[in-house]
Amino acid sequence: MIDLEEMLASGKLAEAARGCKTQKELAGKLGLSADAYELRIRRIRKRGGKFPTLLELLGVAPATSEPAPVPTIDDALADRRERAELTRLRAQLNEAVAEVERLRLQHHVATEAEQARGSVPHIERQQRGGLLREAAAVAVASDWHIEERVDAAAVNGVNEFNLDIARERVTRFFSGVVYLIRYHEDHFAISRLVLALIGDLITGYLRAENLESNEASPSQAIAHLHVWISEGIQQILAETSVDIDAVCLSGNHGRLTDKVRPSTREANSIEWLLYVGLAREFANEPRVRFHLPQGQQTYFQIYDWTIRFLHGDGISYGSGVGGITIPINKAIARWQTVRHADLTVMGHFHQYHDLPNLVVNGSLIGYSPYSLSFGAGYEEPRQAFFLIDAARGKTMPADIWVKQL
Ligand SMILES: [Mn+2]
Repeated sequence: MIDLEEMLASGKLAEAARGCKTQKELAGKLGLSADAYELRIRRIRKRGGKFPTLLELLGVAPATSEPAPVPTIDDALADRRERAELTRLRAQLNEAVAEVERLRLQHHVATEAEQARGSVPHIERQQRGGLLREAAAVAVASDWHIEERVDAAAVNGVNEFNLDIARERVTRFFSGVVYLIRYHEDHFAISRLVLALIGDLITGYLRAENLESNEASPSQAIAHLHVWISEGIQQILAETSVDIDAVCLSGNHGRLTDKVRPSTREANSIEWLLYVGLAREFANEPRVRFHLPQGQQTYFQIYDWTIRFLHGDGISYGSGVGGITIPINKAIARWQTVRHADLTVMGHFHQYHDLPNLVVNGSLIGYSPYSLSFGAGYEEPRQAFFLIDAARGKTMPADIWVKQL
């Protein structure tokens, strides 16, 4: 009588199973019928014993394994703690990566700003104490439009302008700068002048009508200006003791293109040519430095104050209530997010304004059909002058009246 359990324990059953494809075949090898084999296995299993199937005997399927241990509450708690820890670490890692990204960006911006700051012209304070307080003078030259003709009849007789009158007014401008520097020298030690040449010194051929009405071509106008400004700078050097920093910017009228092209504004401005010529002329004069235009705005540090110079044509004037200061202040708020300045100095609008953080220049051409076109009130032709007090900032705003009474 075959003892299946004994055969299983001794390994003989597994040996017999080798090569068998069915349980019946195995039963046959053992000299049993399929039913007899099945009956014996059931008996063994009924007693609680284990007995492998044919596949298990052949090793294809694993012998019935121990059931997976049921996780204890401690296991579950540990598991949960582990997962929480993972989640926390992942969040920390994400935070750290974001932080690195932010710092890299900050570093990049700071480096760029620092590089830009390196190129900003700077007037340093030279003396402390003493009877006179140190100050730098700023004279703003813009919107001269020297070759444009204004017929008195076109502006109800309040103004008249032509090349001869332009010459007179430019002379009065430079004499006015000398006068105001000397005037303030009783109370301030003034050794520096910032001469802000901020555009629209010529009218050019911006509008078709300029072809007929201008008294000189743009090239001729530039040639006149070169002589006039050069003589004016010589006069300041001769009649005062200041060193001059000329901050140069192009206006919208000096352009050679149909429309302003922001990225090539200077390259396409004939005023740029004027500034380059003047810079060359004074290259060997140690008292004069020219700061040629780099873009639409030039930042200049005077003592502790940063001044933003620009022509101003980028600002759209909606002829709204409140005049030009509302759109200008909106624009200043935008520029402040890019780079801070304590004072903004611009021209373009032919209307003199002096505010704590803003100086808008008047014009040399005076009241013209252009002023009429955007509803400007009448104002005498004038240019802006002020001091930067080394201890207190902008002070002593003054008009340089350029029209012969
Ligand atoms: Mn302009």
